[in-house]
Amino acid sequence: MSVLSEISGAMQRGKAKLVRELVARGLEEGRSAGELLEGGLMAGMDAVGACFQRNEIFVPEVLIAARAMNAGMELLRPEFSGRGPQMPGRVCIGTVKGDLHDIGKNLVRMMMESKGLQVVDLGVDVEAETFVRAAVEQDCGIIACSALLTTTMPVMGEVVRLAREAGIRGRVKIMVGGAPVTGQFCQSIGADCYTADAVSAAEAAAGMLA
Ligand code: B1M
Repeated sequence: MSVLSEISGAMQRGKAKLVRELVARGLEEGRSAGELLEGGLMAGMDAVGACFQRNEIFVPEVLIAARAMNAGMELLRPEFSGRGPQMPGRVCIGTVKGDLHDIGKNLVRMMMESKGLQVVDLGVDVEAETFVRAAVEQDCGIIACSALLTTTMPVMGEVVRLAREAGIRGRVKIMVGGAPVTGQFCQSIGADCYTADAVSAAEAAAGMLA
């Protein structure tokens, strides 16, 4: 069995320590961080998501698998970080209020850092006001909001509204993303940019800050 299938399997079983060991082994074997992420960790999470959808597993199992995925991603983070030249400008990123899904947000942060962007990570369950305050206090050129639940997407509209009220819309771009978010939704709330995945989010952010 390849190390990629082993990572995916260990992740689905929520074995964080084993996932870390396997990711480290993959790197030692000369596999690229992208390959370990896509073929191992993300493949594992796709399988978990499918089982969750079919009610074959429940929230606790998904949570344990998510912790294992984040553990593996942490090990890959230095592999992605600081490859590009350091870019001017900062991004503040977070998962919006009411939403605890952080894997996609963490991936976006990692890909942005790999482009040399400075990222302020506000975490999960982030109030709209907190995004705007962070952008002002930490002088961020971009606010990046992630949402995985249809019920939490409206918080992104709140971020746009509060940013306008704070008078920072001229200098702060607002990016939105996450599985239920679409380009049409982005337009409807007056945000600046929607991307479907972490790599294109990082490319778009670098383009906007250049
Ligand atoms: Co939740 N969950 N979950 N969950 N969960 C989903 C999202 C769901 C689709 C599952 C399902 O029913 N099929 C469903 C949402 C349905 C909906 O709203 N339409 C759902 C639900 C219902 C729930 C609960 C309500 C379940 C419950 O309690 N009954 C609950 C809500 C908790 C809360 O947030 N308040 C809940 C809880 C959880 C866990 C805590 C157990 C866990 C999260 C743990 C964690 O993140 N640390 C979890 C997980 C893991 C999932 C699934 C299985 C996987 C999500 C994930 O990490 N995907 C998910 C089902 C699925 O997606 N198939 C599901 C991998 C990740 C890499 O993808 O985050 O989409 P994603 O990120 C992508 C892109 O979207 C994009 O880049 C990434 C790829 O490159 N992207 C951006 C993300 N953010 C971006 C920002 C950008 C640009 C791109 O710019 C700023």
